[in-house]
Amino acid sequence: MNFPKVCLRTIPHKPGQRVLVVSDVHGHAGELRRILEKASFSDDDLLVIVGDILEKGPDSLGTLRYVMRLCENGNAIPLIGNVDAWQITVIDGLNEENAGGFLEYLEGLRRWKGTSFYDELAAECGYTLRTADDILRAKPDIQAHFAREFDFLAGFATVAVGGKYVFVHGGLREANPADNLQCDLYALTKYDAFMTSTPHTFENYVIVGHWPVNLYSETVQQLNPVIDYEKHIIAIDGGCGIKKEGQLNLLILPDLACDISEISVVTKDSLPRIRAGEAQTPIAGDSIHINWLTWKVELLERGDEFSRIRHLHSGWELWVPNSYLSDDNTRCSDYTDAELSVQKGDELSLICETSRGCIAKKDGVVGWYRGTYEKL
Ligand SMILES: [Mn+2]
Repeated sequence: MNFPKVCLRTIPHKPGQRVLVVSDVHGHAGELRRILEKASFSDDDLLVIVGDILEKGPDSLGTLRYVMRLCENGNAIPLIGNVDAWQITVIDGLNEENAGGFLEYLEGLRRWKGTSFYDELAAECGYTLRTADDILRAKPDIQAHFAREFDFLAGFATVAVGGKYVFVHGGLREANPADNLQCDLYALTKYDAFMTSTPHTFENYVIVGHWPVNLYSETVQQLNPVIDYEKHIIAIDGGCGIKKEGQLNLLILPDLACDISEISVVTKDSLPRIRAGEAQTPIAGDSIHINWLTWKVELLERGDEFSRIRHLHSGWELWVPNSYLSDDNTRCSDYTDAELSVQKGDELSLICETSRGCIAKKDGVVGWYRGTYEKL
């Protein structure tokens, strides 16, 4: 079994060659295909995949095979993500002691997403996994049958440099890309909140995934790429499949020598679309975004559709739809009370319908829309 090692890959700069950048596809092969179509991806382009193609989605194996085909075609460069690397290691390390815990992990994913990478691998080898024993019986067949796929994954680079850009799933620990070769694989692939945590200012822009961008704001819920113009970082993980309002983000660089101002963005989600029947001007004032980092709340009053809560992190008291609360009413996640600025005829992604209006997403920004709408 080959395991991923920390390595740096240089991408040759071809003047005029478009470079498309995506991250955190997490088993969403269909979404990846559709966003590439939307960007008119062709054999002349280069696609950089900034890690975490597996797990937390409906089709990890299909995504892996799709990325393999793109690489055989010669116009894709995949980087390893922490989840990708962990799969190789954990599957190889399955034994009688840990198979029970792994089954619980699979059951969690089945409840959340209906499947898991290991379930998909096992199914193709003819196994249905009900017990820890089933997991262990399937392992040798899985490792033999998918030797090519595992080798392919293990060969992914950790850091890629090309032209004026650097690519890595989590983030760089050292300012100079080459100095990161001394680092642990997970230090580079699982660097949480890299944009706010790193002490460095980078010479070239570092493009990262891993940390859903909506976690960077406590006031606005938005899923578009976030740029730090001082530290020189672009974070692009739109939380596709992880968050109900999530999206896949794709950067388009005219080439690797381009200026940051020349980069354009294509986004894709699978939410239903609506057309606004009236304009809406947001009420002036502060808004809050209760995200996964600050999700602890206290229930003050339970209603049929909405509940009044106190957000422990901010001390704010507000009404939220019951569907945003955990079963035990102690957590609220990805909720915002912000209002969208909407023109009549705008197309929005629909997230949650209530009797007081809907929560929708316009151009990557989430908020309330109180007006009438038609479903498209
Ligand atoms: Mn990750």
